[in-house]
Amino acid sequence: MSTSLRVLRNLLFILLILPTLSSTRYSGLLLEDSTLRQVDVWETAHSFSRVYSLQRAIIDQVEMCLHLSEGVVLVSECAGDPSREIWRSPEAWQVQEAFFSDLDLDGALELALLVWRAFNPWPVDQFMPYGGRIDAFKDDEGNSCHLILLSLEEGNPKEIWAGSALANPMHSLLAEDLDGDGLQELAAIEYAYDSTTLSGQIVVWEWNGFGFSLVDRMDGTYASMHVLSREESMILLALND
Ligand SMILES: [Ca+2]
Ligand SMILES: [Ca+2]
Repeated sequence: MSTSLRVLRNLLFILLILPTLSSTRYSGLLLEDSTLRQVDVWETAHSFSRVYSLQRAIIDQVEMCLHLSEGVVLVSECAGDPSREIWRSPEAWQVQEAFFSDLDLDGALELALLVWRAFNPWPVDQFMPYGGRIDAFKDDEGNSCHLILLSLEEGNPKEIWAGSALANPMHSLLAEDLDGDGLQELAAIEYAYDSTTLSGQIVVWEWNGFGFSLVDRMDGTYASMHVLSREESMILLALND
């Protein structure tokens, strides 16, 4: 995206949210010392710019673009024949969000996916009555929410990490270095499988070498969330339901 287009998009975003910032509709959250704390965004919002999740990335000298439509993700070379697929999500997956990240902190970009798919109990639990220990981790239609990290290096797509069903589904995923230590965290809004709305609490996770550990959680009924940056600092801007 050109610089002028990015500036225009940021300006439009700020203009859209400024009229409502003075109300209690928006909360600013800063991650510091592994703790989320509320900050005043009304005074400073105009000097922040919105950070968008990566929709293209250079991997093995190839610029890859991802396209998400109707639950299907397609990764292809940004230049060249768009029909030449590098990777396409399986039919059984309903992909809700997709972006490039380095959430596993190995210095290489991977594809991060928020996926809904038919619930499966842990293999060791599949012969247990009532489905096993994670049986509640699904919605009324029997689908569960998963976070999946996929490497696209060396022309060989492979899962880095495919979490089992999340205890609570998430949306509005953001992979950014929120506390300035050079390592990305994963922020998201977490809600309940049986909830009638998508509003919920804000959670921040970090990679622990084997999976994700919770850094902090901010209770509330947040409906959506963005990342704003200014110089070295980042804040989460969350819309209260
Ligand atoms: Ca990585
Ligand atoms: Ca960090």
